[in-house]
Amino acid sequence: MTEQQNAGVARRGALLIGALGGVVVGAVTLAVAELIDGVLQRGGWAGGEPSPVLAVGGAFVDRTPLWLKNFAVETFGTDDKLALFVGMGLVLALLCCLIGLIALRRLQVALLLTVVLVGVAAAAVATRPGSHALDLLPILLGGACGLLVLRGWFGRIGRPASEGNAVDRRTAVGIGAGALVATALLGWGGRALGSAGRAVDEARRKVAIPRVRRPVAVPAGASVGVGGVTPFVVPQRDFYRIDTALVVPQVDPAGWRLRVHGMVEHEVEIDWETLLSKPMQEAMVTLMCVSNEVGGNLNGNAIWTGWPVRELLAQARPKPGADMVLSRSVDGFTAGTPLEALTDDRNALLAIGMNREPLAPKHGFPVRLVVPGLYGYVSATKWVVDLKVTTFAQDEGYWTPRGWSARGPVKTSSRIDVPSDNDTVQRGSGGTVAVAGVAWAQHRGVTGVQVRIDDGEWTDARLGTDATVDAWRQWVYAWPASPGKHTIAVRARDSTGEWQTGETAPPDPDGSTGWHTIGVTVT
Ligand SMILES: Nc1nc2c(c(=O)[nH]1)N[C@H]1C(S)=C(S)[C@@H](COP(=O)(O)O)O[C@H]1N2
Ligand SMILES: [Mo]
Repeated sequence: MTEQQNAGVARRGALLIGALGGVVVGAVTLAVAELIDGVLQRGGWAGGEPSPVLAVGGAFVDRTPLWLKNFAVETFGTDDKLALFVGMGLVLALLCCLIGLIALRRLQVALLLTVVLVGVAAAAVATRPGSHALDLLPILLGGACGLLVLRGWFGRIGRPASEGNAVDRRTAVGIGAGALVATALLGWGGRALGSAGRAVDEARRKVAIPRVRRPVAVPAGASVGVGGVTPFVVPQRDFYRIDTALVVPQVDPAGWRLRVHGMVEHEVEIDWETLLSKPMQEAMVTLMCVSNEVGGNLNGNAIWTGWPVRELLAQARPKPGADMVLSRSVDGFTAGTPLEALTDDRNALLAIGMNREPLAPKHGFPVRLVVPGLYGYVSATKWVVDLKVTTFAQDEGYWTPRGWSARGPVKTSSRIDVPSDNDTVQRGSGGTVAVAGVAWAQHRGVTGVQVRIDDGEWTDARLGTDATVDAWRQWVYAWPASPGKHTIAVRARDSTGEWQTGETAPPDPDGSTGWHTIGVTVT
């Protein structure tokens, strides 16, 4: 070989290493992103579409001009999605090679280009329907790993041998190939993790929540119109989530069955289609967690659509002596609910809809129980698949042997949402400060809220319009505030006429008590 030929071979080798490095960078970025996406999907923490591949693909599809869409469908038929991904893969591979080649000479430029590409993918993720901040985690962490690899590769491996501190070519190709195999496995693992969630998501999208004959309405004035107060009806996405499930159970409605057995004349089993064929009702119910501390926000109000449990129980015909229904979820959680609360005239529902959408997977898709007036741990079983009619003497729910009371009626309570504790607030027009929040006494109804400043008298707050005894009420107090430090306390009264107790108690065993009290500085 002449010296020129030798140089040519060396150059081609360097280019190969450069391109390979670029591809490894891309692979690492995507694999890390897919893995984290899989974890988010399984955990039910994903809002929109955190997978950068699917997000970019989706964003592309949404923006495809009709002629191109038609062309794609005509050319590739039902394989049009496959074609899209193959196309995306090719474009991405080319971009990666290009970045690698650039990195051989100008590492800074290559790093910058990578940041731009990650930014584009992040923008696609952020603009997918339903996306929230957490969805950006996969692409951002993936991108960070990609940048590290880019610097590492071209800081050492990609250097011409003459510069020293370089890894020889054979080793470089070996490392590259190994990295590609490892990232392929990693990415595949992430996909597999998330795919169970996606199949159920697909089924969930097809569910139409039926209209009901008597829809519930949010009465005018239910909201007191103060910014910062918890919304009267809380969107599913913002709704608190409490359960024992490490990964959100993925229940396909097609395979869902609910069995009623135990102390019944007739065992009954219904499937999803049967449930959907039943006359559905709506109910506005504020769900409440027993673990809520005074001033905590483990509660939320929603409009639930479902079939009254009492209708199903009527088919099964409970035997005399039964006083409890032990509901069980697909993952083994159980709640023991007084039979009476499920059969009396309160609308305890086998709920399929939350705010007129299918339940989110984390809120129990496809079916959960919602029982007005009881804490969630003794009533609100998500992913419910089994109802055993039994007795409190014979059976106990999940939390009872763990130190929580067998029965859990909701205690009357209230919370200050604005101002926040330790806030410094300015007086508005008229020299007042709006103090506002929510109060609840599910199934009895809130009939009054009072506020106390420092050691003063209890003063009536203005209540938002009452929607139902099963829902919370907003309240507001226009406080004629004087400058300085103050404490504000709140208490609620229910329809029995009793004021909420000021005696403090921790959440266990049957719900916290005490007045929510905050400190503020008025300027
Ligand atoms: N399957 C199942 N359902 C469950 C639980 C659970 O751990 N597993 N927790 C209950 C508790 S303690 C509460 S407070 C409510 C919370 O419902 P949410 O997550 O939809 O707000 O669900 C109830 N249903
Ligand atoms: Mo709870």
